[in-house]
Amino acid sequence: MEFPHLHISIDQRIATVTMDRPKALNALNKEVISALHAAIEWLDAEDAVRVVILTGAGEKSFVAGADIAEFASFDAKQGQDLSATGHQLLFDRVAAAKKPYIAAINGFALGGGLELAMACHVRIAAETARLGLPETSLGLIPGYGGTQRLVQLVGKGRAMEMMLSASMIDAATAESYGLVNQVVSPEELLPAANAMAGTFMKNSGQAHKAVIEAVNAATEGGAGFTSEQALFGACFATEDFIEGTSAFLEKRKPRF
Ligand code: CO8
Repeated sequence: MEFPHLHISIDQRIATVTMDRPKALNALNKEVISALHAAIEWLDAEDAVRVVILTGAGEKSFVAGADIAEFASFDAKQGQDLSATGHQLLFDRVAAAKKPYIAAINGFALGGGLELAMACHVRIAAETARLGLPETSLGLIPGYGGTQRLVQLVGKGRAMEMMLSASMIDAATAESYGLVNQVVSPEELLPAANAMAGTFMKNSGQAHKAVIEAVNAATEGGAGFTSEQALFGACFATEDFIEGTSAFLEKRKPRF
């Protein structure tokens, strides 16, 4: 199967999905989100696949976020709709996949990129990876589940610090926070992800599906997710959003 901006290989029942949009450090625009949605649907139904590894092409970036140029001119309604559609097509969809998803974080995982990695079931990072939710530097909040999933993974205090500071953390810090399960050298990233997939595959695929469903029953879809979408949309009606996104596109620091 062919999907725009994605390369998919299947070996020993492990599928590796590589996101490849080099001109924007693999940033997620509507086309990539739709392609990932279609790929997840296909992989869920594909008996030849037991575990999925999601990674970014090249060594620089996993995903550098949602595509800022795509939404910079949106109003509040469009912002909220974009967030809701992204949740439905991609972030909630990967979290609810029938098979385990391992994010192999090969570089920047920022904003929507870290949110995508957090929607996966486990994460392995290259020691060169940098992770963060920089949305407040754009006058925004994380709008793809980050306010909820980051708190679940690292606890409220660390999540608050990461979101309020908009700072990136390195892979070793991410491991110490529990944000990633393992850190390896860049060359070892895909071998380590395949090795982890191999340990999963010794066990029942039916039971994997049930584990994912049971864990999600407690962690997915609560009021916080709905609140995040509304608050994310509201940010689009602010001067800070215009200043933050303009500053990024003009390659300067924002003045809030
Ligand atoms: N969107 C669009 N284009 C991007 C993005 C992005 N998120 N990130 C990088 N690019 C583009 C740059 O504009 C640049 O393009 P060009 O060559 O045409 O100028 C190219 O990729 C290379 O980037 P840089 O030159 O900036 O590379 P550097 O090595 O200097 O810096 C960084 C790398 C630090 C990753 C830098 O690119 C950066 O800060 N990127 C933005 C990171 C960010 O703020 N991400 C969060 C985006 S907002 C978000 O994800 C919201 C999620 C919720 C959304 C819900 C609905 C939309």
